[in-house]
Amino acid sequence: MPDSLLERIENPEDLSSLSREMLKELAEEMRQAIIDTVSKNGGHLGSNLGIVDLTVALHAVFSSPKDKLIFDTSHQSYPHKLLTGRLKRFATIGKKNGLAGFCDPTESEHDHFFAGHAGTALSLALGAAKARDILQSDEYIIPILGDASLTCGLTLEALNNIPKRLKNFIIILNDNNMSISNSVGAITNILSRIVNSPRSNRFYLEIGNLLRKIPGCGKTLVKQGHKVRSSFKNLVSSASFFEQFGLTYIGPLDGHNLDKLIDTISSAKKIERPLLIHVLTTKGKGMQSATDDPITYHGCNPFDKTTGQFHASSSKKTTFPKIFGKLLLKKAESNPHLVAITPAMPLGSCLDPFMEKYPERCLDVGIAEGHSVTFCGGIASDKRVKVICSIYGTFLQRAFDNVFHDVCLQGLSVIFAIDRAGLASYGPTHHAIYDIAFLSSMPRMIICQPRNGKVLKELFEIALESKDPIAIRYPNAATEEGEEPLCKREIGRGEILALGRDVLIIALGTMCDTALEVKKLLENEEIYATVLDPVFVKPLDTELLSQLLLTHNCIVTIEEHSLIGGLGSLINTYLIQNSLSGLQVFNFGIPDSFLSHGNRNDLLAEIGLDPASIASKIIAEKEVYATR
Ligand SMILES: Cc1ncc(C[n+]2csc(CCOP(=O)(O)OP(=O)(O)O)c2C)c(N)n1
Repeated sequence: MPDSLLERIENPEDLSSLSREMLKELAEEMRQAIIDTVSKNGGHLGSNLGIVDLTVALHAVFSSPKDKLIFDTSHQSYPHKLLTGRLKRFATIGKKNGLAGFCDPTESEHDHFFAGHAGTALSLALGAAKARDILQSDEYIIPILGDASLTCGLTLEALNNIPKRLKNFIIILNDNNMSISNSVGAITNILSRIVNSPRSNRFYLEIGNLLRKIPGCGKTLVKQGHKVRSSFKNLVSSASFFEQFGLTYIGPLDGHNLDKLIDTISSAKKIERPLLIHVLTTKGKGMQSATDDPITYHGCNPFDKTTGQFHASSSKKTTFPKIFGKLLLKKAESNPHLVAITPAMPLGSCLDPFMEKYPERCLDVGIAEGHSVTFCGGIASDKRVKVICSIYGTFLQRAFDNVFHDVCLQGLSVIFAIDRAGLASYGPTHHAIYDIAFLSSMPRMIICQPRNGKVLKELFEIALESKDPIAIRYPNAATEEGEEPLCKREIGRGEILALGRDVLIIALGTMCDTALEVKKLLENEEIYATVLDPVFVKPLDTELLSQLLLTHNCIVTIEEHSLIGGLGSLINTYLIQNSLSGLQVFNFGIPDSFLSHGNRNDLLAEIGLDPASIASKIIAEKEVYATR
């Protein structure tokens, strides 16, 4: 007999064998399992602790996987994983070859979609419901949205498209009043506004009447409704807001009262209209430090689970985002016309000091990447103001057309500070490895990448002067601040880091360090490499490149970006266009497949993007280029 209740749950059906009291005990065990694992592996903590009771209730009421629970973003799917047969592998979450930190349909039939980017659940759920109705099936579709996903344009577009007669469609709004940082904007205000108008009472009664009509369950709901009358009144603005979209609003429910959650959701199942159940949860519930500081414990590094204290960082070096954040603040202090915009990532991108000091000039627009870029375009239309769009590379993908239509085409000099460029431990949803491919296709766009903190500062100086849009991409990696004074850089100028003669290695950003290591390994075989940091991917330093091509007949490109459309492919195009045939070319980068999650160095080794693998390939082909 298993020791714990959690061990008894091999699939959600097993919940039916537990009493209500046992379900509550189970929820506590789940919290402990989450704290235990995240304290060792790192990962998303606060949202997962907050959604435990709600997840237990949903799995107790619905029949997954037939009924489809569709998590938005899915960083809060750990409790769902615990109840859907993944307990034994739970300790591996986030690790290479272990469970993913997000929903992953290859991992379980209970995960219906990959997710990692916010704002997709409602559209996906509406699509799944459409397919269901075409097939005349009757399962429930249950999109689970965080309050911050209502700041996504995509969610609002889906909300605008909910068919009035849609059945077996229940939106769960898990409202903890937080994004990663504080939730922002008018919708957040709607969710939390206190309204004391006669309309609010009328609305409450309407809901009461509606529930009373439900056979066998209406009375319970109405009784509960009375108890929450006052808080309901306070939240009625949100109720009427959702009503306008054709949804029947139920709530707000205490997201930690399991009995009420189960009773209400079970009853709500019988309402034959699209519903929204508004559930109030506390981020970090069950761990004091996580409730006290939900921002820090949203996604976190390993910590001591008894004290909540984080382990000291092994690296004393600063990071690219930290250097950028500091620099931005410094520039903002001397330039009152400098503005920065972030779509919901002020902390990760280290904008918090700027935001604190100049809240009017450093703005979080919510999870609204497209808007953030177009908004920057609008700001940059007045040339007296300099605007920085600080955005994670993976999320910039959501704003492709905004960059094209609202910035490049308009000839506006927005600076894109592309954070988290390269591989991400979270996996395929978060690898930022396509931005060179799509940005380089846009006329006017300048793209560069610093190999260290000093070059980052130098590039930022250039960016401030640029009349064209410019993207500076950098990873969340440790780096050196670098000694001042700064070098004056020129747009489109590369830099030779080491001179050799046989092989020309062109490496981007932190891959320059890899290239220098490759160079050493090649020397053991008496192969002498030149290392070129192009600094700019667009425009390329074709002058320097053509000079070096006179003396090297083996070209190697190394980048932490998709091989398709990356630096290597731009160099290859240059070689072909200039009829430079007869060269041996090696392109090292990210292959055309979805790379999973795990530690960056492990991922790099897996795809042969580590110094030893690169050097061995170049050495193996030595005979070919040596005889050319
Ligand atoms: C498109 C996109 N932008 C930004 C993020 C980063 N991000 C991950 S979780 C999160 C906050 C989500 O808030 P909410 O949906 O309310 O859930 P909570 O974490 O509060 O439970 C953000 C901004 C993302 N995953 N996707």
